[in-house]
Amino acid sequence: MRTPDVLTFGESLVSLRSAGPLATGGTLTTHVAGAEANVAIALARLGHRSAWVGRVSTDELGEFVLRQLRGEGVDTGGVVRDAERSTGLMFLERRTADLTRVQYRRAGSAGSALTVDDLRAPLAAGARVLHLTGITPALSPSAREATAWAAKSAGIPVCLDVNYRARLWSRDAARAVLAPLAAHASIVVASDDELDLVGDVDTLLRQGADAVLVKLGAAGARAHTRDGVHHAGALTVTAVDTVGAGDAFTAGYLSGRLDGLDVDGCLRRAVTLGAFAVSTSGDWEGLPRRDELSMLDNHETGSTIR
Ligand code: KDG
Repeated sequence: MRTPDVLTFGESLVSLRSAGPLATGGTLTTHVAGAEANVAIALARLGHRSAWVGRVSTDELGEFVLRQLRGEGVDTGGVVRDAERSTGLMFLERRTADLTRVQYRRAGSAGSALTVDDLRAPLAAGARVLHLTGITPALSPSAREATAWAAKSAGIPVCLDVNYRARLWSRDAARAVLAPLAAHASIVVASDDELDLVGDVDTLLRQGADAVLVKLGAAGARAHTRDGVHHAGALTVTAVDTVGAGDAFTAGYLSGRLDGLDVDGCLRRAVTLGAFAVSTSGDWEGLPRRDELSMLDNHETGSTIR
């Protein structure tokens, strides 16, 4: 496979989704999840070359993860099969129409055992951008070391999505690790309630970031650059599932950047992918192919394309 446009690494999970309260049982559907895998899939759907690196088990669950990623066109050549550990699980419980609850079964998982050595060859092979998230360093000391090493030694632009996960670590613990990581990033992505974990916008720009992207949910997003602040409103859609929306947003921005769009164009693509993610079910299943990118422009709610 040729050098990827975007290389990313982290933990891919098997996500088990319930349509109702877990405590009352019922049917679970099986999906692949993981913030970095979501970004890799989103980019591949748009025709970019993306590669995902991480550890998965040698059993059927690891096989499922790899088949899904490969089926979506993601390069998995750097993946390590770990015979001693399980692929992490995540339960996504649709508790009410407005509230989804997450439970992880990922402590000691294959994905959490990621090491610096797992990343050496993929990084040496090169890419145009390295994408990482604040989830990976929360998984284990070795994953934390690998993330810090990759951010420092990448030699290519780094995109960091803060992706704070309260079920994995405290805000203070996250801040102590993520603020130094952000100092290596060209693109920093955060929700407005995550920004303080990596510092303030001015400091990030002074440290070398080209863009600090702040996700504002239904209010769209802002991009802070050295030239000023850019804003894009969210597309009007019906939200059915917000899980994965941030990953879609990040992938949209990266896609725009790979295509050479200006900041406004990148932001527009970011909110477009976010809109696809929230108005379809699944972390990534409803994301657009390139020929579908303008599908939500000027559409009316409930309309049919004939
Ligand atoms: O952004 C969606 C992710 O949260 C989900 O796919 C699982 O990566 C994940 C995590 O650690 O929460």
